[in-house]
Amino acid sequence: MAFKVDSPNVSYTENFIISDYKYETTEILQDNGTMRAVPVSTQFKFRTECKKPRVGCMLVGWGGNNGTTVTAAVIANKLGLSWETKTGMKHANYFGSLTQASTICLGSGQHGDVYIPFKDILPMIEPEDIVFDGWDISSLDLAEAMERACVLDVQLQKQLYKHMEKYKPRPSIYFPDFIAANQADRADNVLKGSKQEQMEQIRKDIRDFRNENQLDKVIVLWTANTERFSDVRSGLNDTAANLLTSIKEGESEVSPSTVFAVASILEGCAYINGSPQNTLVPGVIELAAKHKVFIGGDDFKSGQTKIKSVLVDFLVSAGIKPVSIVSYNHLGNNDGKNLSAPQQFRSKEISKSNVVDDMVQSNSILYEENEKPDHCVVIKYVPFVGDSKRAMDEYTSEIMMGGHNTIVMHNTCEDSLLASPIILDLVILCEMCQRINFKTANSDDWETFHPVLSILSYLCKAPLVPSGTPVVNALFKQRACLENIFRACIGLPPINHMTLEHKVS
Ligand code: NAI
Ligand code: DG6
Repeated sequence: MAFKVDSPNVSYTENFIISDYKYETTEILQDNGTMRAVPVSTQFKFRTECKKPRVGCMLVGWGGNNGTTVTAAVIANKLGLSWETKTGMKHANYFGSLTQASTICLGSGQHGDVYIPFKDILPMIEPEDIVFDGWDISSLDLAEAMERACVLDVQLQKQLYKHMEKYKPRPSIYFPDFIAANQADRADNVLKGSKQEQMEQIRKDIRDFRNENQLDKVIVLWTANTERFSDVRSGLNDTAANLLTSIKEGESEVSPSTVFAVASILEGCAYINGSPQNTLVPGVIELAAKHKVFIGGDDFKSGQTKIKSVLVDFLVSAGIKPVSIVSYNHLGNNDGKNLSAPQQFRSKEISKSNVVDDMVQSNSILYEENEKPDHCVVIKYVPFVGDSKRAMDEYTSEIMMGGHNTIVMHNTCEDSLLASPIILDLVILCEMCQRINFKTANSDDWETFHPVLSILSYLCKAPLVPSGTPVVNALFKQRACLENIFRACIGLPPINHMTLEHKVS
């Protein structure tokens, strides 16, 4: 059921929802060992464009497990497909997608809380309206690539085959040094020429795709192999100008993913990094700011890490002290094969390791300054299990009076079926944010969010945030951030769970 906000602070015009919003925070002033907590209120005016644009999404790594699975899932939903398995009939859905399969509490009615689909809080685009395209260093069409991925049930694959075989990934940038050597045998669809020429080709691909499909906007998302980290050096990629010069001069340390990010930004397209490598070097961030283009990342937060960012938050906020976290997983898909190489594993290890820092730092009763739990991450490649990743975690905590509490968890899941809904959410939320503008008392012009779109943190293992701003990993804080910013756009206060109306006599 559609809703309208009934408030003097909110107006609906033909094209916009406009809300006057009082943003309430608490500023802490510390002086000579004393603290003062000062309530601060800032007036915002939000303006949200209602017309849903025609959006294209270009996936780098389109022929991979995630790329084929997300494309297939959208087609299956569009066609309303069903298929029989040994456990009964299954129907296409978007389970695991925050926007498509979760709800938001809008407020309280006569019969209690009223929940609406998350996607209805603002006028978001639908997954089925997204036009997909992309690149891959492997030339298989999407039907063959879907078969190779071994993710979807065979009966479903058979129904999808004729729809998927129409899609063929565009040739991509392949610098073998950045991904594992074991990927070389699938690299038969690669661009030639200098770094600059390859970047120009990617820019042309984006323009062609946009024009051929009459798109209002394109969002580019990296779901290709995890690369090794690149060096960040003065003169190489530390500023936008140096990065552009480095590409022109064919500097070997500029990675394919960074070239993609630069090409997207120069085409005015948002760029999202679904893998852990440091694509979004300072030069990319500066370029995005200069061109007023959103960038987001890093690394989809799908399974083991999502649970970690809930469980550790729960433990620490319950006054229990995690002292050791050991996270092991094995998987047998091509991602696992690529991660079996040390440098690519290292990128993933970094992104998986810093995910509890904010929770640990929030509790100085449990942890001294700079104290952290032991945190070990292991990934093993076991081809037999394919896309079905098995993750085992052991959390040991100190409880009262020197006691210990050990929680052990086993988690089996199809990795790409967890990542695909996240890809959709990233595109849908990023696009939604492109239609939100705001003004404060100090600004005459409508502004946009910071080009580093940290609102996407909920979906990322290692959230990229604007320089000098705090990284939040705790999952429910990340969700509350999204939900409450969207509520502000329609002039509604944050959900505060006080329910005072039920607590007074
Ligand atoms: P995949 O290996 O099946 O797919 C990656 C695709 O990228 C392959 O088809 C490969 O040929 C292609 N590729 C490699 N370098 C390329 C380049 N320079 N340009 C274009 N294509 C290129 O891997 P999968 O499972 O789809 O995962 C993709 C990425 O997402 C990986 O980096 C993975 O670490 C990351 N990720 C996956 C999660 C999951 O749950 N599945 C969660 C978090 C991150
Ligand atoms: C092995 O860890 C492979 C990885 O690509 C992960 O599957 C992916 O990063 C998801 O990790 P997590 O920690 O969110 O389950």
